[in-house]
Amino acid sequence: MRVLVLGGDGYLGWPTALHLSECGHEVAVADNFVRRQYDHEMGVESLVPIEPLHTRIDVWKDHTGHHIEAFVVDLTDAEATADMVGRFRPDTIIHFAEQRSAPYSMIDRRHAVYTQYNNVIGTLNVLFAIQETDPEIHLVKLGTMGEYGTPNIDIEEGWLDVTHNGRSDRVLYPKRPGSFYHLTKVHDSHNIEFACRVWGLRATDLNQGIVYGQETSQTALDPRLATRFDYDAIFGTVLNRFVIQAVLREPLTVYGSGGQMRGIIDIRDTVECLRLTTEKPAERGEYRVFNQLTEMMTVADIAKVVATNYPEATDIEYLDNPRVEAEDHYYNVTHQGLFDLGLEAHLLSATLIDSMFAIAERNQHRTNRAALRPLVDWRLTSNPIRAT
Ligand code: NAD
Ligand code: USQ
Repeated sequence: MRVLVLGGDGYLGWPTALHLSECGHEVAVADNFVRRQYDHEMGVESLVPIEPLHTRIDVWKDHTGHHIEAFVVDLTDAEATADMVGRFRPDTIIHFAEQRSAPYSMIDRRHAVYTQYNNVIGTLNVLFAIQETDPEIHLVKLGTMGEYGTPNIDIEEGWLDVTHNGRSDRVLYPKRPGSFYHLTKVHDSHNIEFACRVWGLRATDLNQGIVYGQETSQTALDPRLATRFDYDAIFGTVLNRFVIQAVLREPLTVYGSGGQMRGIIDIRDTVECLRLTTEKPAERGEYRVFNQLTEMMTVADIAKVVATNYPEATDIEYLDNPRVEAEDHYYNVTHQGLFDLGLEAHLLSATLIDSMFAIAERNQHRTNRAALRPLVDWRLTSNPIRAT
């Protein structure tokens, strides 16, 4: 298949492109490199050095003989987006290309507006490009488990059967997201479902949990193929952050009581989920939703797993929660769809955590310790962002 990976220079987009390329697909990646600019804005960089996109592509070709085409495109540019889709003529578009940090979106008005514009308009432009180029193209869109929030009922895969006053219907699952970023994913979901209903597009919305890990079999082939590893309080995700905190002998920063339950997934399973959904597309007119996670854990339990596995003494610090979120709540998520497609999960293991410790130890000299502390308070409309 011809697969266009939007956000192909990012943490998940790059390893997904390599996985699909190795599996025999003709892959192109597109990115506007804005993720690299956020690092400059924040005064931090990926824990693991990352090469420019064109170097990565050349190294992949040298190792495997597989060519990956590159487009430098900003998805908020409708003409450039449509032109790219028209030129590459993909069977599948995998859309990772959004501003993906909740704290970044909560810094202040400017960052909230930027995040909503970038994500919602970018996705709209992709929908129009598909409809105008070829409505057969399957859109695989990265959503997030955070769209649902933490409702006091079971979380279904995107849809809910409701009976109200004696009548029944199947409705989009009600959403209660926890940041301006997570809200963009809800807006996207509605726009995508509408395009499937009205234009007959085919789409799969992947409500993914928090990803951990940094290596796949393809990125491990050569250090120049590495994907990024974010550890700072704005872009670092919880398990990845706890690993580097342990290595630096810094306390693991649990926000609040740590009772927040979240879905998590190994990066190796993320790339496989993308292959499975690409190769088994939604039907024309179908808006298909999968909850993309393999396990559920509380933040406090994640901290305990990391602390227990690290051979040196590790402290856990319970900070006043800078976010507004439930810390003691019901959480039960249906996540069968991807297993039905054939996913075989890598569950969180000591071996995986040890390999992450090794990566963090090799690169610990690159860290900015001040950037580990949370800086963005959900209750404020203007937060100072520089860690140093
Ligand atoms: P990332 O920031 O590393 O990658 C996103 C890429 O998209 C970056 O390279 C960025 O430059 C690019 N991009 C952003 N806006 C763009 C635009 N307007 N035009 C072109 N390119 C643009 O993020 P990631 O961690 O790889 O996440 C990828 C997707 O998966 C995101 O949509 C995110 O919301 C979703 N997701 C991530 C996680 C996680 O734990 N990392 C969990 C659930 C869902
Ligand atoms: N947390 C801590 N300590 C930390 C960092 C985070 O206790 O040092 C807590 C947060 O308060 C939150 C949980 O850990 O309760 C998860 O935080 P996170 O920063 O790891 O994840 P989140 O902000 O939800 O965002 C990440 C990705 C985002 C994706 C989302 C999936 O950045 O792109 O959409 O995970 S999900 O969480 O399922 O919505």
